[in-house]
Amino acid sequence: MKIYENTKLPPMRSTYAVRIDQCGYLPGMRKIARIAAPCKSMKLCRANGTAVLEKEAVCTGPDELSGDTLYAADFSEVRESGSYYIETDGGERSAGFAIGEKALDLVFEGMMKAFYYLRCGMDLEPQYAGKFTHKACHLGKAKLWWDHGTEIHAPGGWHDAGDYGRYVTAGACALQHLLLAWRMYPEAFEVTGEDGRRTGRTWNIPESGGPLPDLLAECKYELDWMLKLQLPDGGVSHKETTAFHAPFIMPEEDLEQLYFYAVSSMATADFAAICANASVIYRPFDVSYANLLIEAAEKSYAWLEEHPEFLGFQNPPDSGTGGYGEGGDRDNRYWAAAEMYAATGEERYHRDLKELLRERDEAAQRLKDLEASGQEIGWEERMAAFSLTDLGYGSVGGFGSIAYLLAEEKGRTPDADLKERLRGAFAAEAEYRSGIAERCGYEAAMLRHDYCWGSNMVLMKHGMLFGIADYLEGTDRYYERAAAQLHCLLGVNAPGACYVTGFGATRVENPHLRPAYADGIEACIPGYVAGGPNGRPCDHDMQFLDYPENLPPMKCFSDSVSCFSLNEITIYWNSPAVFTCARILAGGKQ
Ligand code: 9MR
Ligand code: ZN
Repeated sequence: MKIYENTKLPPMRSTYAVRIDQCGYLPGMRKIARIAAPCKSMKLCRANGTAVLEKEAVCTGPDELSGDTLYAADFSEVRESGSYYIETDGGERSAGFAIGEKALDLVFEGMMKAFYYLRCGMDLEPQYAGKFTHKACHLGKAKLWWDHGTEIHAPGGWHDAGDYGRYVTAGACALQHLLLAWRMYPEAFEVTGEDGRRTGRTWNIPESGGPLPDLLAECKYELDWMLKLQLPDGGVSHKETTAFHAPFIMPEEDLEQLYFYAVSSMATADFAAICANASVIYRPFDVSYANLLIEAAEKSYAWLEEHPEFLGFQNPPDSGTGGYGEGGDRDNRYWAAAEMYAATGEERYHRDLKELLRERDEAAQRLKDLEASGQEIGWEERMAAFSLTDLGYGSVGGFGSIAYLLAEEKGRTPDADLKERLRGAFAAEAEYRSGIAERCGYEAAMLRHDYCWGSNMVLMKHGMLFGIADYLEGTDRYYERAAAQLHCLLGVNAPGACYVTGFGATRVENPHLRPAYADGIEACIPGYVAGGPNGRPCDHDMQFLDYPENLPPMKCFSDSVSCFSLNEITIYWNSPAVFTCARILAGGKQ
């Protein structure tokens, strides 16, 4: 990894003006090169230089959020497997890329293996980790922040991100993306052997070949840790971290005191939700684990009932790890009620869900009135009118809706009108986002404000949305739209970057990720999704950046380890990319 000291980095810009998915395309996929340089035509060539196709390039005009004037050339008709590159009549080229059935397999498996590399509390051995080994870390007991006399031993789980903290709401969100991918696209987690037999896809983790498929084994590592954060009364600690972020050292060198921070109602609700969902998913493999999970979920749900008021989270004085504060918990409770209903079929959870929705609708009406009167609107007011389709760590209403819609597959009988409403909400949102993608030269379903801290999560949440809408309708209508979001992550974007470490020709190599820097290894640990372009980099990062005024938001990106608001990694930025990639691999019109 490189450290740029005393230099201010310009925005990243690939030397390849022809933007393609640097990992590649499945044979049947729509394939469009987006060219950020004037041209009239392009040639698709085999890696050895033989041209196989010549196509006209069509100007799609100036693109607002990238600031690029783009030309598009469609080469979908080429389906033959191989390594290719593109060259324009103006002499501009693309990076090399593959077409083939397996073109996306390595990046898919890499993005899942990335979770293994974030495991806390166990040795990463060469057999699984290759050269990216390290010793078990964060093994000490944690003190309760509010009662230093009480200690709890809670090793395990994934490091959240570039830092070594472990946070419940962030973990629950990442788990939900992964478990939804497993639930909706089981085919993506299988491979066809040379003898034509289907077997479980594996990416070489310690549990590979055991009773659980790799994805569920990886998720169990996080769930097992999360179970330890539940306190005897059912409340769940918001996070287990040291008081401040560690310097850039290896995780086993971080020996500072660990703490359980205060219980929050968001963490408790997300915990109940994810444990309930996991109980259903793990049941066919391990009944006693499934029972343990649902009992834990019930206990936390009971805590929620006893504590109907919002219990938010703010870092206490003299501490400074991630906050993950939220302005309300109604969406979290809605998700919990939906998963509890789906997992148990008990009508009381169904009633809770409908009551939460009724309150939400009232809040949405109040919000409308406030908007109409031009009054200032607070975070709390917005959160109370929570989105029914969002799929993020701070806005989990979409998880609740999808849980309710999938409950039927678990033998429940959700209300027909409510089902119709939620299905319609996903359909409308997908249609709206599809229109946004249509108008973007790079086909990203992104608005200006979506280019925020962690914008690649927003991009991948749109990939998820397109997948979910199709799943619910039983169509492939948005297959290519979902694929376009993935292409955007993997190279079809203004910097021309492949945002997944270790993949692509113009790749992100210097993420804000402690072990990747501290291990002294030149190559970066592969498979991580970097946060991505951010139209409003934080002040800390601006000291390392040399950006012209009014730089279009899609261009606000530099591959610098110093810039955490651009180039950090997190579990919940990888997880929606895994989901979107699973949707693509599970197949559509091919
Ligand atoms: O992902 C979070 C991002 O959306 C916020 O804008 C940012 C500032 O509050 O915090 C991010 O979360 C960080 C978390 O607090 C600690 N671990 C690293 C996360 C990614 O930067
Ligand atoms: Zn650790």
